[in-house]
Amino acid sequence: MIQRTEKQVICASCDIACQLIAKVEDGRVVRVRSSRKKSQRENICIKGIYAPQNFASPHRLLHPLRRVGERGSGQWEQVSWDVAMGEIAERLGKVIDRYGPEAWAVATSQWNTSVDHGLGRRLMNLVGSPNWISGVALCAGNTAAINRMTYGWFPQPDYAATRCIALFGHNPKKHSWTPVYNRIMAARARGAKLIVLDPRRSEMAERADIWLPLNVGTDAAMAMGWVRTIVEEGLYDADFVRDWTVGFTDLKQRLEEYPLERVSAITGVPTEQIRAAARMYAIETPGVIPWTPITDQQINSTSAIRLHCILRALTGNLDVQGGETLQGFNRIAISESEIELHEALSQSQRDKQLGSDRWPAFTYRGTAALEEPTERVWGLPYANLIGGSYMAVPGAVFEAMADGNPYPVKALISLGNNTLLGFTNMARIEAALRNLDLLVVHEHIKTPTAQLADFILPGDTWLERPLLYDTMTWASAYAISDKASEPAGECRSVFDFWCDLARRMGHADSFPWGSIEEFYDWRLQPSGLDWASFSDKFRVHAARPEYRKYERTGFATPSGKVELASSMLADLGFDPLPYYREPPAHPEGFPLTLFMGVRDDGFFQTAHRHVPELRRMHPEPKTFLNAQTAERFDLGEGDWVAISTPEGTMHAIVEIRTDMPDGLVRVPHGWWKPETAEGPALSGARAHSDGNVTLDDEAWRDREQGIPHLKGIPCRIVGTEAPALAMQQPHHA
Ligand SMILES: Nc1nc2c(c(=O)[nH]1)N[C@H]1C(S)=C(S)[C@@H](COP(=O)(O)OP(=O)(O)OC[C@H]3O[C@@H](n4cnc5c(=O)[nH]c(N)nc54)[C@H](O)[C@@H]3O)O[C@H]1N2
Ligand SMILES: Nc1nc2c(c(=O)[nH]1)N[C@H]1C(S)=C(S)[C@@H](COP(=O)(O)OP(=O)(O)OC[C@H]3O[C@@H](n4cnc5c(=O)[nH]c(N)nc54)[C@H](O)[C@@H]3O)O[C@H]1N2
Ligand code: SF4
Ligand SMILES: [Mo]
Repeated sequence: MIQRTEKQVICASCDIACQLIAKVEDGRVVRVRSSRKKSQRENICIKGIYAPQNFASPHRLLHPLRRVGERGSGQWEQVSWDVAMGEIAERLGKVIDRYGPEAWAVATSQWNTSVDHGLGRRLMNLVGSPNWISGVALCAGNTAAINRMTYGWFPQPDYAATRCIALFGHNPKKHSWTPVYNRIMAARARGAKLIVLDPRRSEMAERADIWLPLNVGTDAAMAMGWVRTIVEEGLYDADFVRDWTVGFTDLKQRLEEYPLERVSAITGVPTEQIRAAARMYAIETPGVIPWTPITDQQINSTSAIRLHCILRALTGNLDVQGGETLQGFNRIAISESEIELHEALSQSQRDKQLGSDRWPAFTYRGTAALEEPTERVWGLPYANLIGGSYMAVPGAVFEAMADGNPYPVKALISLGNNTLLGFTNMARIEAALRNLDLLVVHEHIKTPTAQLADFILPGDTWLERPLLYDTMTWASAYAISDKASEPAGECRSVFDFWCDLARRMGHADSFPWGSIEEFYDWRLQPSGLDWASFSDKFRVHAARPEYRKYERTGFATPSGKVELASSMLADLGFDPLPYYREPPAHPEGFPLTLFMGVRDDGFFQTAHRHVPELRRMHPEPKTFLNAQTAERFDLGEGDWVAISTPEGTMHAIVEIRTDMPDGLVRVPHGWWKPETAEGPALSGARAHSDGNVTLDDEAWRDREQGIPHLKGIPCRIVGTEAPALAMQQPHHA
């Protein structure tokens, strides 16, 4: 007889954590479905649905592999975990002895931030390395750090009670961050207003009350225009501004530099439309400006993010029902910020954090002034929201690896992060990875990054491990995911990896847990329950909402107020007020402009291209062009094109789209072809990854964070042949 059970799980096939049900037969997950009742919109997308197929793929890594040939030559041998971990610890020890602990870097990912539980940073801090990087430097983590600078926490939009939603580019869909899409649709059905800013007539723009088709990369100027309108027309909350902000007079002065005619000239949107949108947002309160990755990836990111913060504050939308709630820690469990043991890292090692001299905003140096206020308001000195505080600057870490500048970085452990494709300037990242003494990759499949490794370690999946999910320390909630099946082959968790490595490096005392359940027992001590009883009692534990907490505690900033003019930026030597800076002029021969983005429904970031059911939805990478643009370059639907920037070239297929404005080129993120051969082509990454065309020289980076500009890069396109890629059989190691 077949044994059938159901387990309640949290999906980690993207980073939005849908609660799903896994149907298990004889210990194997045969299906996952939404945990919602039929009457409600279902929080599940195509990537979640095909998770069982994904994890049973012949591409899945089942055993540790050690490189035998030249780096990147595709020759591997299977080794035991004990051999792999023993050698990794030894070689890492040698790097640290020879070059210092700062020569060891770790790269991790968006979803992994909630799977790693802060243990990677714990070990790094004990060993003495500040050089931790993550995809969150380009997505939400950096926003969280800038929000903290302005009012001390990263708010959550209260979609359930809001009257107005303003999306700066953000475009959730049925298969892209499904729960956010569903919440926006529910708010619309209740009558909430929707304002969308997008150069493209996106799915959300189609539904909007007001759509502002702004020029790509001009969000900071647009937000400045909103602030100007709101201040000029007296639409702000004067009591809140008087009692709870600093820098209003300075801000007003700065606004003088941005008459709406100037904003209109920069953004390409008529002044009356800018005013209408600003008025709608200010009048239809409570309103929300949900976090958006679009402003995380621009040359003016810090200013754009700060302007969102300023808009929320001026309109009285901070920490109110239907607005943007500042939630703080849920003290029912030991938080990841505590687990990370930042206090263990000495000042002299913090000072070595790569990039913190030039681009300090989210580094130890840039966030040091928040320790005291964070403790005062939230009870703990370190609040690593989304893992986005206390990071090194990724570009600076790759520079150190490639050139030894300002000092060598010789070992990288990359966990669930396709490092080679997940940042900008892939050529430099490749040079960096090739120059390492030790590259360890913990993965599901042999990604282009893994192909360059010394060791590839097979990772378990979200169906194969239990999880105490802490919402990336953003909302004040914990949620539980059951283990639905045993790990495939010899796959192991990130938790096991860190505990094993820590013991081999002499830090057993700080990693005393025999299993993840024991670790959760320890974390849950403040609740008075152990893991088993906690997960029986709660599927989700959320602290009770309390609004306007600042009236009791002040804001967690140096002044205790919302810093419209930032004392922290001023102290770091930057402009304390937001501004708009023009990107460098297009070099000759690059008449078009590209942006990276519009997520493919079937894939999360660089993943999932090995899953046939998903790949059928998008067999090839596609660039979107408007019909006139295509005609000008003599291109038609389905043609292959080479897209070139001053950095390099990538290849994609043309899709002619009426939603695109003339002159703008959409480039998809993260393409490679797992079915094609490793070796020099890196399974198609050289031909197709957007990392080939992204610029990262200083002129194209945000001043305060060092984040590269992905929304508005000069480019040209030419018709070409399909790139020839040799096929590869899936390995069965
Ligand atoms: N050039 C460029 N860079 C970007 C972006 C861009 O548009 N262009 N986008 C940015 C954004 S928005 C984000 S969120 C980040 C995302 O950055 P990441 O979250 O790091 O995403 P990926 O680079 O796709 O790497 C995820 C990898 O984790 C593996 N994986 C998935 N689940 C598990 C698991 O349970 N265990 C293990 N061991 N591995 C697992 C997958 O196979 C995949 O290879 O990238 C950012 N970087
Ligand atoms: N299926 C699927 N879903 C995903 C992901 C995935 O990889 N696949 N990734 C998840 C992650 S980590 C993220 S960060 C989100 C990203 O998802 P979104 O936030 O929706 O981002 P994109 O889809 O890249 O682009 C959204 C819109 O931004 C517009 N845009 C481009 N440049 C600009 C600009 O300069 N200004 C403005 N205002 N708009 C601009 C584009 O035209 C597009 O319509 O998706 C999440 N959901
Ligand atoms: S949106 Fe899809 S991939 Fe993301 S958590 Fe939900 S089901 Fe999983
Ligand atoms: Mo993201």
